[in-house]
Amino acid sequence: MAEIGPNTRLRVSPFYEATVREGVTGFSPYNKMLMPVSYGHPQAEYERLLTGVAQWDVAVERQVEIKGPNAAALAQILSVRDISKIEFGMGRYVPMCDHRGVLINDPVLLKLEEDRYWFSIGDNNILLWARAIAAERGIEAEIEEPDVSPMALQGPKAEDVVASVLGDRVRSLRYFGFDHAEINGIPLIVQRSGYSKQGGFELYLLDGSRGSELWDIFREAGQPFGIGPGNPNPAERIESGLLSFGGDTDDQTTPFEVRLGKYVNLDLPDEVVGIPALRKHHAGGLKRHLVGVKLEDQNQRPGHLRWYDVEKNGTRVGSMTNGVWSPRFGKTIGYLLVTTDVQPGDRVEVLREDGRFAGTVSDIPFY
Ligand code: THG
Repeated sequence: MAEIGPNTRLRVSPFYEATVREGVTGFSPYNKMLMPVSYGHPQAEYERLLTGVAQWDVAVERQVEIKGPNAAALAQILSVRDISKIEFGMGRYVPMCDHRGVLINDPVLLKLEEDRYWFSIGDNNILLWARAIAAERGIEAEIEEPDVSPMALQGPKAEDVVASVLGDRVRSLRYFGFDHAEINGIPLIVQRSGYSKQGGFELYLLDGSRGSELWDIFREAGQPFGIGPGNPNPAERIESGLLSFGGDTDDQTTPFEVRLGKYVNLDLPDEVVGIPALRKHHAGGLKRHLVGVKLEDQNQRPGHLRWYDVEKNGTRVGSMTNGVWSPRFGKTIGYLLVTTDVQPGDRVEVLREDGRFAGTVSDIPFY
């Protein structure tokens, strides 16, 4: 049997041993690490997330730290959303674009101090990007990837579990609000956040040598609440309308096309990478957009391996980016990145390797 495993170029999560003990059955490479993507019980993993609490190794969400007197200026140059009003101890969902106005990441930006920010990034080499932009603009700043590894607790009972370990003060955190914490001498940042719409927290481990300990503390505390392992859940995230950068986007995708326009401030100065191009895209009008689709196909199939062509009235209109069996709807649902004439209610056909599948376009989110 061939295997993919950690090596010196495919870095090990501090929670790796813990996830192996939990019975992880699949990984996906992400930010030169491995992200658990299955524990072999998709139905139970989904149920836990919607009704209880799930524990996720999301250490692949690396932090790019920007530090020094120019940190705020550089962080703004890298973000197409106005970050000037973020308070200490708060985060914001902040799209990043290249000079063409094409989305290159959708991080959560955390403001730690006046002179210190973290971009909590999705899958792309933002460390390289941030250093290159800083150097080319002659901006001096410390730009590093610190030893910080998020673990998520997601689901309606996550708050009770986190409060039972870190105290009731976590209950008063606002969405994306965060604070320092410590348990058994393990340094953490705790934030109300996470890649689901079921509520929850992320615990940013600040000492990579203590991943198993941290995992077990929350695993133990979660027993009365039925905690179990999971991972960013494709069914829940599509039902809820969350974007997967790189999964639902290609090398042409602007934030406007994928419903992130409300996080773009076109009146930011021209020096912000992507803003001049985004103004042009905005003036030119939207040509593609992301919409939902429900397929007639009643068979539960594994997730997409690639994008599939989509036709409306026999003409190709774009692609189906991701699709998944939805327990909520009892059908395959997914996203289409298609021309803007394709609207909710329209009938389309998706050309998969196993056949043509008819479906109906719907709004995002699905419920
Ligand atoms: N956790 C952390 N960082 C991350 C991710 C994460 N960085 C990369 C990747 N995941 C980014 N993706 C998202 C996408 C959406 C949200 C969080 C991370 C999110 N969105 C809310 C929504 O869309 O409703 C709120 C957005 C808002 O309006 O501010 O929470 O999982 N640390």
